[in-house]
Amino acid sequence: MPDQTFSAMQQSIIDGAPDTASALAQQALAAGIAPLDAINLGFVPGMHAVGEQFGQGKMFLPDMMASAEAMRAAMAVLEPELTKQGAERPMEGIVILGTTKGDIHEIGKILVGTLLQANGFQVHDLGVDVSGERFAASARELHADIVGVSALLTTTMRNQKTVVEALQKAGLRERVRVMVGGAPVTRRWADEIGADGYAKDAISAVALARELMGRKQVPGKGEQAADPQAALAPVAERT
Ligand code: B1M
Repeated sequence: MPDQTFSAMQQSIIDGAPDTASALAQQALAAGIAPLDAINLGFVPGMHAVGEQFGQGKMFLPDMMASAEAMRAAMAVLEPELTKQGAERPMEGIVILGTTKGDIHEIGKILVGTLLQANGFQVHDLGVDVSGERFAASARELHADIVGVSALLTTTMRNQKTVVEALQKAGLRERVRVMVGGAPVTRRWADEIGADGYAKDAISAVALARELMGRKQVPGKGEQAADPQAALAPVAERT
C-alpha cells in the first residue's frame, strides 16, 4: 500500500498537479505515514525525475515550475506536522538560512529549515537570491550561531564563497559557523571555500548543525563526522 502511495506522490510531482499532491499528503498523514517518509520516499523522487527529464530535454521550464508548485502544495500539508513539536524542545541554536545570490531554488532549503526547526533550532529563512552582505547583516542582527547557504546551480555555488567572505569582512567569522549544501555542492567545495561543514541532505544538515554547535561551545573539541541517524531518530520519534 505505501509503495502505491509513494508512486502516486511521485507522479503528482511529475504531472505538476498541486491538488493531487496536497490530497495525497493529507491521505498519507491520515494513514499514519511519517511526513518525512512521504517527503523523502514519495515527493522528492518526483522532483529528481523531473530534473532528469529536464536535463534530457523531455521537460521544459514551465513543467519544472508546475512540479515545484506541486511540491510546495505537498510541503504545505506536511511541514506543520514536522515542525509541530520543535517549539517544545530546548533551543539548540540560531540558524540563518538562504539560497545564494542569483539562485531561486528554494525547496531543498525549505526542507532543511523545516527539519532544523523540528529539531529545536530557531530558523530565520531569508529566502532566495540572497547576497553575502545580507547574510552577514542578518547574522549580526539576529545573533546567528550558524549561517546555512544553499545553492542548486553550478554557476551560483560560487556565491557561497562570497558569504564566507562577507562574514569575514563584517568581523563575524570567528563566532558564526557556515554550512553549505545543495545538489552540486560537495564536501571538497566546502573545504575549498572555508565553510565549516557540508551536508548532503536535510537529515544530515540537522546532524551537522548539532555538530557545529558543539564545536562552537568547545572550540577545537572532537570534530566528528555528522551522523545522519542521530538526527533522524528524534524526528522519527515525534512523527
Ligand atoms: Co532548476 N535546475 N533551474 N528550477 N531545477 C536544476 C537544479 C537542474 C539540476 C535541472 C537539470 O538540468 N537537470 C539544473 C541545474 C544544472 C546545474 O547547474 N548543474 C537547473 C537549471 C538549469 C535551472 C535554470 C537555469 C533553467 C533555465 O532557466 N533554463 C533555472 C535557474 C533559475 C535560477 O535559480 N536563477 C531553473 C529554474 C527552476 C525553477 C524555478 C523552475 C524550479 C525551482 C522552483 C523553486 O524552488 N521554487 C526548478 C526546479 C524545481 C529544479 C529541479 C527539477 C528540482 C530542484 C528541487 O527542488 N529538488 C532541479 C533538478 C534536481 O534537483 N534533480 C533543477 C528537490 C529538493 C528536495 O532537493 O534542492 O537538491 P535539493 O535539496 C536537497 C539537498 O540538495 C540538500 O538537502 C535538500 C533536501 O534533502 N540541500 C542542503 C539543499 N540545500 C541545502 C543547504 C544545506 C544543506 C543541505 O545547508 C545550508
